[in-house]
Amino acid sequence: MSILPEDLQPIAEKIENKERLTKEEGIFLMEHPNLAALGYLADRARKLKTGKQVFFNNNAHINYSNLCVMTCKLCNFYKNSADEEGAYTMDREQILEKARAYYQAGVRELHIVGGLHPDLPYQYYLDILKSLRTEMPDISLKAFTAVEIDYFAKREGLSSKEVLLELKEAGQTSLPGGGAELFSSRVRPMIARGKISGEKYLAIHQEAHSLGLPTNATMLYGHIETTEERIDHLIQLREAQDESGGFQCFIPLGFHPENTELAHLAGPSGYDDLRVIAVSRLMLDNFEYIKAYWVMLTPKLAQISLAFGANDLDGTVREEKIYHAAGSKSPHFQSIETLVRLIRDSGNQPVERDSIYNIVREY
Ligand code: V47
Repeated sequence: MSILPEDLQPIAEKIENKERLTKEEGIFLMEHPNLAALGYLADRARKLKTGKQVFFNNNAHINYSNLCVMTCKLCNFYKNSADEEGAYTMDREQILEKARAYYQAGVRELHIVGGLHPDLPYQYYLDILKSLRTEMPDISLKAFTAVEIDYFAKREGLSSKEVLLELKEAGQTSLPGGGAELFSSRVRPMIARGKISGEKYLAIHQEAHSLGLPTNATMLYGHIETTEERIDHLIQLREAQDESGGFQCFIPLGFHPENTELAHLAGPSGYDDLRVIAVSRLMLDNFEYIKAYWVMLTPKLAQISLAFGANDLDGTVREEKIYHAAGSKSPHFQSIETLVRLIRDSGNQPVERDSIYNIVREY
């Protein structure tokens, strides 16, 4: 007896033969009621890519400031004025102090992002990277989303490619995937008015790739998007990856509505979280890694997602502000021992990786 219902057999054959799925098949899968069968297919697709290995890294997040000139409805991290309660901006020494402590604790990747600050000079961002690079020559600096890059460029009168080049020279090693939200031009203004378009996001990632900077990609789901809009987002990423090959991993981000202007929405259910991970794995045939972000999913659901196509568990993290501002009940930190246990207990082999997926240690 096969666990697969008959209507999924043709897709199962395509997965075995490593054939690309169509938009219609993506929609069909995203709406399929049999979650266990989706998981089975996604697990198969994942094992065809990286076998039983599941990756994690020893990383830390640094959010240099929550001041932002934008007012995205999806976000509760931002403050529009320095006078607002809770508004903060870290100076270079504060950032270095944090980074030193993380580095001594074994962290090898810093994920550095912040709001679109109304008045920090461009030199501030270059100085952060240069100082970190000088003190910690072997640390990976996954810094500044495409949205920040675009903002720096506009303020400086430079092209985004020039900014990327200067940041790279200052020590940046890759770009995080934040800011993608949902590419649909219907949805985007409703959840993130004024944010760069999906086309611009993709163009900046392609520019980064052309300069030898790998990047990550994300999709924010579980708000007002349709199934078709989700699949369109995935297909745009797949096409961009066909062109440049510079995306390292895809991170589906489930919307947390608490405390945001969209607090009346329910957010995704656990089934939805697993469905999006599974369908992402099946649609994104040219992405090696699908990342389960436990801050968003909770550590337990992130562990379960390892049976639904995910093969990367992010990470030790240490301190997270964006999701916690929107009601995340997850802890801020997972030890390496815990990550190893979660992966091992899922029947997979834990592998510690560096920022660009070189193997650091196999468990
Ligand atoms: O772009 C903001 C999302 C993203 C909310 O590249 C929200 O390795 C849910 O991109 N509910 C930032 N999501 C986080 C991010 C990320 C995380 C982990 C790893 C990587 C990586 C990237 O968080 C934002 C936005 O899409 N976000 N507010 C919210 N209320």
